[in-house]
Amino acid sequence: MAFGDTGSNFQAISGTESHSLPQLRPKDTGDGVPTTPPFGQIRYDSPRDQVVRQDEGEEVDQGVQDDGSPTGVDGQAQTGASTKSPSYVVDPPHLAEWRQRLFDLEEMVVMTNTEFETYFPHIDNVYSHRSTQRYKRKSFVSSYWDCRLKGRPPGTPKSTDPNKKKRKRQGRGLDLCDVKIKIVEYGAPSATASSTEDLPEEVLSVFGGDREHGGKVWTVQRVCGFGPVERKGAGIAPASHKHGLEKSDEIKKNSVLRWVAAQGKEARKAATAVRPVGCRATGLAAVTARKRSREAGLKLYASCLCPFSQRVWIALEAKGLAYQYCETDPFKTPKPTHLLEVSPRGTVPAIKHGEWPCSESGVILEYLEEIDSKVRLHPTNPRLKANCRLWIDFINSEMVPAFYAVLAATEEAAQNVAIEKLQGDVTCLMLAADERGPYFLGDQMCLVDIHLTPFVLRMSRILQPIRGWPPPVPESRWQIWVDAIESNVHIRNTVSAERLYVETVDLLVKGRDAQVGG
Ligand SMILES: N[C@@H](CCC(=O)N[C@@H](CS)C(=O)NCC(=O)O)C(=O)O
Repeated sequence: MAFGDTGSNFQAISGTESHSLPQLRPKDTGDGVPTTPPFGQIRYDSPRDQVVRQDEGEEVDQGVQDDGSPTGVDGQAQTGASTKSPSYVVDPPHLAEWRQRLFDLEEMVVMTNTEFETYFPHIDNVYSHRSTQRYKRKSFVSSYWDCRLKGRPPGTPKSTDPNKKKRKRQGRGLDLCDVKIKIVEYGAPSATASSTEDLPEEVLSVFGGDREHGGKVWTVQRVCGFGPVERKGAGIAPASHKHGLEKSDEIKKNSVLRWVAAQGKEARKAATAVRPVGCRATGLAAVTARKRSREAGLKLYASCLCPFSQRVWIALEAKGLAYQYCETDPFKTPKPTHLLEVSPRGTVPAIKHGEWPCSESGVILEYLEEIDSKVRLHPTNPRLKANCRLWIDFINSEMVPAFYAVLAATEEAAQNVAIEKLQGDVTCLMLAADERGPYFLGDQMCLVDIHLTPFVLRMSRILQPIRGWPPPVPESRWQIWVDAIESNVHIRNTVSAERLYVETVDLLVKGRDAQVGG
């Protein structure tokens, strides 16, 4: 099935009117700066030990790296605000431009706190921290940094600390690059600072009314020398880099890339961990499975790992029908006889209603809709219903294979292609959805939502950590939809604890081979 960019092969879901296009991109102020971070901010806590010394009214950071430059215990570059956990935005817009700007520093760059926290961790590999100065009666903190390609100052001793992580040191010549920078963090006025202290005009204009509310502004500039007194007026222009940004990137990864790599490693470790035999639901799904374990006329044969099983499970919960949940392992050899009796291909989900067996998630969902009209999951309007079926077909024929393609892609280039395809499909679906949502048809969950939900749940739990699938853009229509799914009580009742999904990813891949057209 071919889809145009606007998804216009399909009528709008109301069947009568078209919908305006939902935003999948972050808002842009027009000056290249996002007003909201683009992909959900990732926060993590890192211990930032600081050794502080009183020095003539100033406090100076004293952590020293084995190449002579100071660092926190985790190797993170330190700024004046180094005791605070940073927010990492993995893929902010205009990243390349911002990185180049903070590399070249042709002129002083004034940044809001959000901008600094967003972009500096993407460029901190270029610089290595040298010292920080805090002033008792001023509300700003200055830190001084060398270009990492400066080389090591003569006589820098190797660390003798036996607990210090030994890293491969690459010999570099001295004084390769003379760039030194100064970063100033202007905070809200402190109790001791005068509110009109000598702030540069550019800084005051960025603060605007914010300063009173605790906002921060940062300036980043190249300087000639270090220390409280710069060699102002010495007639020496601050040096520019003697190498390109690529060279710096070759030498060291920035904090965000290192963090992403560490996350991927963790997730891969979890994915290859030995899987407990006979998987059982965990978390809320386990509670529901226990609650529904009593004998009933309607039986659901399902696997807690299987996205197709989860579709039927969600529908049964949403409809409030009496049913018996029977955890069934479809990968067992030989396949359980009771499974083959209800599902000729031996796949889950399958149901038995009285003595009548049925398999295939899509078919079962339609059947449940026919036998229960109390909680409707299909609209009654025949055209709207047909439209929903078209989108269900789109999910099964385009999105589900695209999901598995991302899962199967181990090489970065293949991952990018597969992610782009799936993102395109998401956009297509969102363009067809009710404009306000939160669900596909509006405020009620329907079968279109149910068909995709298990895969949406696995995007954040599996694809995001192991394949770099991006989280939704905050406030986008997609984010609204994902939030509704994650907080729906009937859906939540079928969801196991997060680690179960990534730990059993090999079974999910195996399951792909069995699913034909969803
Ligand atoms: N088209 C089927 C797909 C079901 C499916 O692929 N189930 C997998 C588990 S996720 C399975 O039972 N696989 C058994 C096997 O590979 O033998 C549906 O929608 O129900």
